[in-house]
Amino acid sequence: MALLPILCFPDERLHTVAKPVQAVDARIKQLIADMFETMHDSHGIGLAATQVNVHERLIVIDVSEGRDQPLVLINPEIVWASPETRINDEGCLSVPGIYDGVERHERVHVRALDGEGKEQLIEAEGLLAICIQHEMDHLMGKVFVEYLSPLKRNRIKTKMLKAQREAQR
Ligand code: K1U
Ligand code: ZN
Repeated sequence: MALLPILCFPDERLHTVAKPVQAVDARIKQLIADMFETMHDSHGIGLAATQVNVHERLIVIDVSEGRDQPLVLINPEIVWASPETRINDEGCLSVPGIYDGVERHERVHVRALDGEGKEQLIEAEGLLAICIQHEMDHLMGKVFVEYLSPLKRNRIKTKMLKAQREAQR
């Protein structure tokens, strides 16, 4: 297994729209294993392939306390979303250290393939529903800071660029 580098905002590659996974083959299974290792190493609860510069519709998630309930979503589609929404604080491994409120559907039903290529229907609420919506945005090239005001987003961009410059020194 391998740790993969995570793209950081405002990297333009985070705005790439992912293409469907064509086959759940050995390459995709290796990518899933590497993404779980990368997500756990970064103490995240989710990771989209976009964030590791692979532009295919693949997400890994584990919102469990014991970090022992892995979920793989390949070619996910939201088939139902509750009319009720709620604003929750979100973070992102591609925007380290930034947390802010984003409005999301409280519950969603998602159809996707699992890590073996088998179709699954996930009925999600709470943190899982939030995480799925956040990760599916990544696959569409959207980062959560795009929900914030232009003023906040620009401040975050400046802060990230400064941190990246300092890390290179
Ligand atoms: O996509 C990512 O960058 C992963 C992201 C997922 C996420 C967290 C919180 C709300 C929505 C989506 C993270 O894992 S950020 C890590 C983090 O700060 C966190 C960890 C556990 C619970 C809540 C946040
Ligand atoms: Zn994110």
